[in-house]
Amino acid sequence: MQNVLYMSQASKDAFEKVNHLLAGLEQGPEQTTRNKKVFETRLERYWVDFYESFSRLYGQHPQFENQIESLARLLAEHYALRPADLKELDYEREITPDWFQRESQVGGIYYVDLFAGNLQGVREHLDYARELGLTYLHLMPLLKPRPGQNDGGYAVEDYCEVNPQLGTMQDLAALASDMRAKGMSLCIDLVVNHTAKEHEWARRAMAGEPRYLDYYLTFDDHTLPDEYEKTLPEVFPEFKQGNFTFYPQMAGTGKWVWTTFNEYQWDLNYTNPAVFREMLNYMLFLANRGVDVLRLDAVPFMWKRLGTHSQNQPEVHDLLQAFRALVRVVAPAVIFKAEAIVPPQELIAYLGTDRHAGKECDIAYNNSLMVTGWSALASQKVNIMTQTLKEMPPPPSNTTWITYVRCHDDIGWAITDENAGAVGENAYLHRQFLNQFYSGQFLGSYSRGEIFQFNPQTGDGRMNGMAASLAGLEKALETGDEAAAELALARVMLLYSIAFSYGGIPLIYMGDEIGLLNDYGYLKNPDKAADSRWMHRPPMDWAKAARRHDPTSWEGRFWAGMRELVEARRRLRPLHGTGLVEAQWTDNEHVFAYARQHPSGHFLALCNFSPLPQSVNAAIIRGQGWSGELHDVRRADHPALYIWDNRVMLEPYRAIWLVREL
Ligand code: OTU
Repeated sequence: MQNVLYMSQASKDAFEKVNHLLAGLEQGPEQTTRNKKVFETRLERYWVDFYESFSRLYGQHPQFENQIESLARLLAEHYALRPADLKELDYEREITPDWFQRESQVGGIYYVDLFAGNLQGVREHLDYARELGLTYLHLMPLLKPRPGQNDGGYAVEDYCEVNPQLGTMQDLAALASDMRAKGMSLCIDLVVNHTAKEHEWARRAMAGEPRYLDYYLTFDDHTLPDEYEKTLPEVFPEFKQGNFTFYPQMAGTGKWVWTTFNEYQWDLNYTNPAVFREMLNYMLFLANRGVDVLRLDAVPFMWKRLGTHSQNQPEVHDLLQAFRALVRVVAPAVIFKAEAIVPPQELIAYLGTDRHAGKECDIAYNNSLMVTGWSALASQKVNIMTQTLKEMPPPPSNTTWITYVRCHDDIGWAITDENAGAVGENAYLHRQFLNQFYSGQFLGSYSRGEIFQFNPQTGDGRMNGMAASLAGLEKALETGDEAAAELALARVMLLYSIAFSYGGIPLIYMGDEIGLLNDYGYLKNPDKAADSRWMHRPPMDWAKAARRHDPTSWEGRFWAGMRELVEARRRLRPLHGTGLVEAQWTDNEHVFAYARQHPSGHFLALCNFSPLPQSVNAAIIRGQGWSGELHDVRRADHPALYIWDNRVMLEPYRAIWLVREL
């Protein structure tokens, strides 16, 4: 054992046992001497990470030792089956572990059916994604969902099959391979917190099989659920009340099942190590189909604890560490994306902090950046944004953010009392304002969003809508107001400029590259009508996309704006994920600033959140060691900044980027 500095005796003993077991296994295909050596080295390297967490979670479980053996077998099986080209990719990424942190990375989000009909269609449209400059595609849930309502695919019936309407596992593998050849990585959703109630485990639990009853969180009566409810929030209060559902037929006598989201999404019981193994099996299965990024859905909810809100429990972080360690043994090319829409202090833990440092997820959504960007846009004031982001801990150096403007979900106004209070604002009232503003009710609002999941008990609601509609394009085009449409474009580009340069993989949400508007067609579909998130999940409009090269069309203007950002980002090494970002106060309440420090150079952005020209004291730039002429690197010809009376002038909604190479 040379690759590990410290191991407890128990951990060593377990490792020896597993090695002994593996030595006795039949050799599978691909098990050349080199492959064997690689596997052994990785197992040794990741053993401590795994064992530490796994024993904390399950050390007291009667199946603990058996489960470890069974996990070891699982690893060996999947490793033997891992295709040779993916093994090559593993080696490559072990040497270039920063591959996903690079400034060249730009992501896109698409629904397979809405974008191109099916997986084959996506293969045919990869050139569009390449033309836009994407190096990473998040294809929305595509594993076999339950029939009928399925929460946009987040209720999975079979994790080893693709939704038959979209294609087959072979199609998925073929797409992944095409993408690899074009230098693009593939991200898909893995719903780890719950399965559809039609999943085989759930059916068997429903039928009363004890083994599968133990896969879910079930209760004979409402005593415990009532206790839990005292401290649980409701995620979808418009869809159903409470976090538990009663099934009178279940297991003969009737049972309550933990259902955080919809009634048909059953939360898994991770106190049972068999559930851990099953989910690992799915991870490795998908990894071997060529998936690069697993978006782990709803991770905060994976572990429940009485008397708490049952999110972000310490055990969740052990689960993620144990999963990651084992996935690294078989498929180190694969990274984890945490879908944790939680407050900043809680969020950072998903990227690995304290004892989990370097051992958890590789990327996570920077929800605070997204939310405060929309907040600043509506109020034309950057105080809450600057305050919130200044307070945010930096991502660990081997990780990075996902930076985005819109995604398939609603915008939850996650602005804390502390951050609002620190700048003299009231968080509750500000959230009310944002809902009024973006739903178009606020006097003078340009926005066309809709309030989602309004909770009369808390008075809080969230927001739906496409970026262009929220930013005013829908209303402007309807009223034929060219000037208003110009402003809408500028607003969307302002927010995207931040996503492209704050630090992280920027994601372009489907259709934002051509300014697609809200789509109200979902109202005619009974499986979708109740969920207004569908208003911002429009089918790709290929007729509009065909106008992307026409600079006089709105599609062309959005496309050109997005392309400009992609190209500018690619050239700027300080945007590599290992840089450190800091939000900065300026002397103008409308101007947001942030600086990035990286060994290759310094980067500074100044963003005007107002529809009027603004200025900031040039000291903010000079104070950081800049001298001589200053240039906006986003402008093709790099003209000198316009500085008058020692103030840098910014046009309405303009974001200036400055770079100083070291
Ligand atoms: C996720 O979102 C998905 O993104 C949603 O589309 C799903 O409906 C949901 O899970 C259930 O699978 O509450 O409002 O902190 O915020 O998991 C969306 C994480 C959600 C949660 C998140 C969830």
